[in-house]
Amino acid sequence: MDPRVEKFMAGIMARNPGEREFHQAVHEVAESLIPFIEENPKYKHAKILERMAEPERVVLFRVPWIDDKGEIQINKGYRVEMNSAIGPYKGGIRFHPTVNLGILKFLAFEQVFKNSLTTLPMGGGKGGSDFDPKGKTDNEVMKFCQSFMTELSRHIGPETDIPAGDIGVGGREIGYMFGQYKRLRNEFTGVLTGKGREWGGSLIRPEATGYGCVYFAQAMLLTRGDSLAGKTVTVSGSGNVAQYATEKATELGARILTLSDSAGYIYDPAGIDPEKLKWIMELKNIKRGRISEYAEKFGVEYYQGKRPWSVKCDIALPCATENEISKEEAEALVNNGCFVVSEGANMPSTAEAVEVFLRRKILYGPGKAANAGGVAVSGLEMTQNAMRMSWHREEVDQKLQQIMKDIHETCIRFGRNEDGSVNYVKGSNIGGFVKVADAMLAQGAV
Ligand code: NDP
Ligand code: 2IT
Repeated sequence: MDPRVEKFMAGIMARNPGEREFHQAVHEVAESLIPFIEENPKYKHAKILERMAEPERVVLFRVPWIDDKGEIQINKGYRVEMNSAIGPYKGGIRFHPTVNLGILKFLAFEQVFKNSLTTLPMGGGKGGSDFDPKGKTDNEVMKFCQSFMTELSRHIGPETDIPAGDIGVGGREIGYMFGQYKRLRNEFTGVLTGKGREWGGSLIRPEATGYGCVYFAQAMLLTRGDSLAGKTVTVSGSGNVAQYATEKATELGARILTLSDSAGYIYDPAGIDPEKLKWIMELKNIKRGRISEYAEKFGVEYYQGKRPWSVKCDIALPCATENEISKEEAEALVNNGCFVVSEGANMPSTAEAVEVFLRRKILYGPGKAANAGGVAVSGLEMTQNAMRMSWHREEVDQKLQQIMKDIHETCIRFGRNEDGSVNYVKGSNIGGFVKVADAMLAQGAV
């Protein structure tokens, strides 16, 4: 390891003990940025990276709620307001039993770079709770969301901090939280994104992360004069991002072989066509069932407790969660001929897996670039709310496609290797950093 990175990381680990995912996210960025900062000493003297690794504010609170049996339940609530140099804090809310401060700090840190890459004026934040929506009734989810928002509402606002969805937070949860915010403040504002389209939501926001991840894969393929047509694709997850990545990749001529959830994956060699996908959307979004039911319904194999990375494919789209591709799985993917990885999830590849992708020079698009389409359309939702109007589907999709192309260009500008290949990790880290760093320089030691 570069001794300068080692020294920087020793400081990060001492200040943030036990926050493994946060260390991982900062380390990956530091490896790209520390050499860049050495060449640009203005950032070094102002300790920009050191400041970026310290949240501007963290709010931690109790979320009491009453379940259907009348029993009091207690969860933890968090909002990490990481950086507001280029705009109000912006980023999703995650409801999942694994949520802790370290995970939210990693997500908020990544969000700062991602939001900067979109070119829209958004700072970075992330929030959530260890609440598990699985197995809860709609009424219990509503009770929880109302209690969560009762405290969160003191800290957010359309000019301050604008949350959205993430794992476990979709249209239903955004609706309950928006309703409670509106009731408490007596204000109808664009305080959350991912709203229903009848009440201020943007068309294409539900699709945006998955579509954007596929558009990014398309842009990477184009650098080799290639396209998605005829390619085989493995996808992990079966939630919001996985569903729309499947939809767009299929539309562009690829064959989707797998989907998964936390219990296992299904392998459908014939491909998950639009009709099967429609069935999955109903299963996951309305009935809230398990992906194993797909195997029963369509007579394909289900691999319990396994992840889909041993399946031979051209393209992998990890769309479930962090650290879902190990070093061994990365090697298996590449050895089986996979030459494109576009990350719909945040930090789905372990540090060792990233190392494999970079060493083997495949087209590897890290999450902060490849999944930025979601927050980009959130930014477009904020613009539409501020203008009190809404754009057509085609208009939003055009803007999304352009933003993904621009992010890809930025990655090339900052990440081109001497041999002509592109290191998208370096490109997205430096490309996301510069705008935030220059804003921080201009604003002084705040
Ligand atoms: P959803 O809640 O809609 O779906 C999550 C999916 O991932 C489910 O299939 C879930 O399975 C699976 N999953 C979640 N946690 C785990 C785990 N620990 N192990 C294995 N599988 C797991 O979330 P999204 O689709 O919104 O989010 C997926 C990823 O995309 C996350 O990394 C998120 O941060 C990222 N992302 C999301 C954006 C958005 O706009 N929604 C924007 C950018 C990134 P199960 O049902 O069994 O839990
Ligand atoms: O990780 C992410 O970028 C998101 N969950 C979406 C954030 C947003 O504000 O739309």
